[in-house]
Amino acid sequence: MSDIATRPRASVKPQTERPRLYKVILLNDDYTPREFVVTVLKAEFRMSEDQAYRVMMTAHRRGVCVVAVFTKDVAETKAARATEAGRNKGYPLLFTTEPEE
Ligand code: TYC
Repeated sequence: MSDIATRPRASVKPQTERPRLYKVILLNDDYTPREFVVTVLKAEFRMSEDQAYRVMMTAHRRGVCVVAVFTKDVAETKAARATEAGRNKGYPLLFTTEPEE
């Protein structure tokens, strides 16, 4: 057999490569009650009261906080559901997603 027929293609990705992960980011606003943000974080991201309070306060003080990291589909679904929970109550609560570097 010739070299050309048997040489592996250089463009094939290594099979061990992991899928890219996405951050779910919580954005601060001036209207959503703190306690409601904590409730949403506990319900949608399975956080304890303590964890949820810390994440909420970080977003409150710094403007944003990374909530968790998931595959793209899971991150987008959770961000959409958490944002919708706020909208259902008339709050501008917003969760976004962003790929990890
Ligand atoms: N800043 C809001 C308030 O003072 C509370 C809040 C915290 C809202 C974090 C959103 O992502 C947020 N009521």
